[in-house]
Amino acid sequence: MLYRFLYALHDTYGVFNVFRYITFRAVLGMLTALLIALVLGPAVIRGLKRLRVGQSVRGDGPERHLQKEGTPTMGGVLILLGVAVGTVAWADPAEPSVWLVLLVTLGFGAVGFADDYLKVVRRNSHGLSARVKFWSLVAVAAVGCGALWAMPGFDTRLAVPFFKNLRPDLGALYVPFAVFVVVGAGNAVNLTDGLDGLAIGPVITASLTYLVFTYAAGHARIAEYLQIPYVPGAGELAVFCGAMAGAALGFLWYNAYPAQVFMGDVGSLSLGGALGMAAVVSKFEFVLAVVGGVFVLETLSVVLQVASYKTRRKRIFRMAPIHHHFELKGWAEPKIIVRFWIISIILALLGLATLKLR
Ligand code: 57M
Repeated sequence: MLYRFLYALHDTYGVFNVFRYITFRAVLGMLTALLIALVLGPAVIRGLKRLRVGQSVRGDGPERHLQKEGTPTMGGVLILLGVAVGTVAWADPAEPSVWLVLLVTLGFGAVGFADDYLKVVRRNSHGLSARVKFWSLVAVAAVGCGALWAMPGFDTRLAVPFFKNLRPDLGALYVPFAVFVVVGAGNAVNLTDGLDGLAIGPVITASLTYLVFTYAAGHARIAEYLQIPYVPGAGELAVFCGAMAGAALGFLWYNAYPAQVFMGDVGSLSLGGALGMAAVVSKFEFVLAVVGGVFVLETLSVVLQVASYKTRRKRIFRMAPIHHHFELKGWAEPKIIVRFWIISIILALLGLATLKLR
């Protein structure tokens, strides 16, 4: 909205023309969100402490987690504030997909908030029941993806990486597919969020990667050159992705080992949902499995562990999700975190490479 106001001044002062450029506004969105998270961080952490919003740690996890008991949680509200303000200030308010993505992000945040709130009130690690949580997320994602699908000219064909001419049309089935991507992403980030900075690092790399994807998809000439589907309006989501990267970076300042605050489900579910929505809008749905490979790996480790235990009564990992496995093997927490970050950067580069490999 601020963008509209400032850009309107370009007739009088030529310099304001710069606000027309998505790249410039994406950087402004990033800086705005980063500043909000950095500056308000200490006050939010103090507030959470005052309200006694402390983490209850399960006794059956790796032992060194017990000393994290009472760390303020629900720091995700800080991230959401940064993302919302950064996006509303610098994205074009006339672009409906921006509002839809923001709506789903805040909706997932609300579900996570309810879950965290119940855990805090009950002073244990049981929040919303798994069923209520899951169906609430599905409902929010279905509203967002359904509205997207109903938008005039929405393309229901899939874009398959490496095969530029393979574009299967899902028609109305696109909606359940998109809901699967968005809810899956939310849960995958949630599962990953079990060590200081472990989830937020890959969220930063994935947001920056989707900043590039959404920008390219929304730019007719770049899309044609790269032979990717052109999605009018998707470029404005680059501002959203920039704000997400900025807010996440600011949050990492306080979530870095040893963490002063955890993001809670309010943060992890909303960030995952946001990435899922960015992938759906920009038609980079499949590549999210590569760019968000760390989240996929963590989820896969749980699926395999549960399947193996149910069928063979044997575990594959010492404990799932896989970061617990490395903890129990004796790796220092920062080592696991930084190595997972390195993997996420490699995966982001691989994801970016798919732009040319078609
Ligand atoms: C969230 N939450 C963290 C914090 C964070 C199906 C099963 C695999 C589910 C899984 C699970 O519950 N995952 C969901 C994991 C928790 O963090 C809070 O939750 C928010 C994210 N949702 O923001 O508020 C703990 O993680 C640690 N933490 C940090 N730093 C951070 O920045 O150290 C979090 C953020 C915090 C803190 O200790 O308390 C969590 O792990 O609970 N369940 C599990 O992960 C459990 N695994 C398991 O049971 N494995 C089994 C089967 C089912 C696969 C097996 O391997 O046999 C483990 N988790 C815990 N204890 N805590 C095992 C036991």
